[in-house]
Amino acid sequence: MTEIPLQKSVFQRNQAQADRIRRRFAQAGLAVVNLLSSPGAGKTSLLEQTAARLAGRRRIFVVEGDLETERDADRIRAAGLPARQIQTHGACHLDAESIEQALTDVDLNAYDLLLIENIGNLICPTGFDLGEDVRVVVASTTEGDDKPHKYPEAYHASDVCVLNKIDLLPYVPFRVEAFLAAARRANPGLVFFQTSCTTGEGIDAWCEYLCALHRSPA
Ligand SMILES: Nc1nc2c(ncn2[C@@H]2O[C@H](COP(=O)(O)OP(=O)(O)OP(=O)(O)O)[C@@H](O)[C@H]2O)c(=O)[nH]1
Ligand SMILES: [Mg+2]
Repeated sequence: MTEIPLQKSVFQRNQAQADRIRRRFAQAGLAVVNLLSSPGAGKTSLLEQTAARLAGRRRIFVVEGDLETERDADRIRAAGLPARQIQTHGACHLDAESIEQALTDVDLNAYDLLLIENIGNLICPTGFDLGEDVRVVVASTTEGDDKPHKYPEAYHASDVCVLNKIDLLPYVPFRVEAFLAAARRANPGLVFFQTSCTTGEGIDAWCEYLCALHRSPA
């Protein structure tokens, strides 16, 4: 019983910080996307593909979240985008405060799009607003098509669902229609993309969606 007020205050504190950085993002006219998935679904690969496609079309900054290592930020920088790595050293999600700190010395006016890769898990990140405009859940065909049934909040709390690794469909027992139906059941308003980061299939449609995102300066 005593845990309830404590948990509520953690969420309330995060919400106040998220509202504050959302105003900063709005003043800079920056559109913000928060990517969630289980470990290894392909978030960084999707960002690498996005970097290759949108170079010169949008000014993009990336924030990477992991428990340990700078590996994902290094991959993004190698793909040509500026990136900041947050290492949480055990915490299972990013919060608005960590995003604000990571961006302290970044000139937000110099960018159109901020892409945030959250920690790889489908549970903890769902409760934490990072000041984003759009939340994206990335699923992959190697995870099984039942995941929206088992982790409905990740789908319910997202605006977009990217089904990645579709190149592996001939080799894995994954029913796309069953997956889509389960995801729609969790959230009928989801926008879907199907992608392969190895063949490039579907990446253009995803990038066009990102290009169309914009936040008018407040
Ligand atoms: N076949 C196939 N492999 C993929 C695809 N996308 C990513 N991978 C592979 O999946 C593995 C994990 O990809 P990452 O991009 O590191 O996944 P992630 O979600 O960023 O992982 P974490 O940050 O650790 O949660 C890598 O070996 C990728 O090469 C895809 O579309 N098809
Ligand atoms: Mg990654």
